[in-house]
Amino acid sequence: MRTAPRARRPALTARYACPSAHIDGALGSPYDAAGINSFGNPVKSMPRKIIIDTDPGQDDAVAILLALASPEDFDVLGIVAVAGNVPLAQNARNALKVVELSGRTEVPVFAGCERPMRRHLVTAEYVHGDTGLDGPDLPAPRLELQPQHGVDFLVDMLMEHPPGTVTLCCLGPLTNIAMAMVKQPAIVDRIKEIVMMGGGCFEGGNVTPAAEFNIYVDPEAADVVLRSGVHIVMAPLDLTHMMQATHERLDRIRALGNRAGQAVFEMLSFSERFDLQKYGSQGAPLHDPCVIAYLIEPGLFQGRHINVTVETASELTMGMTVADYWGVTGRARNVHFLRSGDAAGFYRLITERLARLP
Ligand SMILES: [Ca+2]
Repeated sequence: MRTAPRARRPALTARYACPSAHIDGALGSPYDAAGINSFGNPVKSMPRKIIIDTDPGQDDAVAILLALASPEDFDVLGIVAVAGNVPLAQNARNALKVVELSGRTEVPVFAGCERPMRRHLVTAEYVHGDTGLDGPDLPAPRLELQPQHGVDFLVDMLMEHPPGTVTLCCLGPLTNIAMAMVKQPAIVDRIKEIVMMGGGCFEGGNVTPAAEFNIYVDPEAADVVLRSGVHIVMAPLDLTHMMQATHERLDRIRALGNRAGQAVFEMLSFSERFDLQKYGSQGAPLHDPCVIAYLIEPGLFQGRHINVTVETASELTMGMTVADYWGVTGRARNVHFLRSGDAAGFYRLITERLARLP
């Protein structure tokens, strides 16, 4: 794939010195810890700096659009593709298409790792279609990938920014993140937090009875990340299966009448056929946008701080997230595990934000 010179990024400015508004339970709140300034007015915090690591994927596309439609919440430093739903080159191409669809063409896109750390790549064309993004007829991208490898971009951004200021939003297998941690361990203490879609506990798995797809594709990478000590927020199947894209919800998105709304409607209408058959529910689950929605409106979600460890030895349960929900092991708590959420509020947020796009 052809590449382009890396987009110029604005130099670091004083705004990086602004104190973070996000303290413990108030992650993602648009207001500072008190929420009120000395004049009694609400204080809006600076947008959170994020890097989106992704394998788009219809649900990844919705997550990316949600982030790019929310400049008051996010300063998107870049988007990094990883092998997952389909092979890397196709995922990278899909990421470019989604960025063009959003109109935010200044956001740079990088390609990361071609394959998992130890395993052959397992893909999911049976869910997402041959392109990985079947449904809408999106034009071939005019944007080009940045020449830098996605793992190097992750390392550079984390080393360049002050510690605790960059959040990683992970929507696919964790290969790029783990590889970045292996390549430059100093990044671990600099990551503000990782918010990731993956895993499951009470819902079981979606690619095997035990494993969720993102973790199953690269369980060793997930293991590196889960043991890293970084604060992790996990959006597992237990949550995402509640976020059903019912026909009423999809119709409201189509009724926005803009290009993005129509494309999202067509994407989710395509990917639902597989899930509706599989689960027999009113609407297909919507996975990856939970990551972005959590950062915008954490009050929509409920969770518990627990230990999560991933299975990397047994072929029967490979990639299973062993979630110590009841605290029976004494293992250190490493994950804020989102077990449930407000589906109506989630779709309200997505629909409001998509309305802003072309
Ligand atoms: Ca994904």
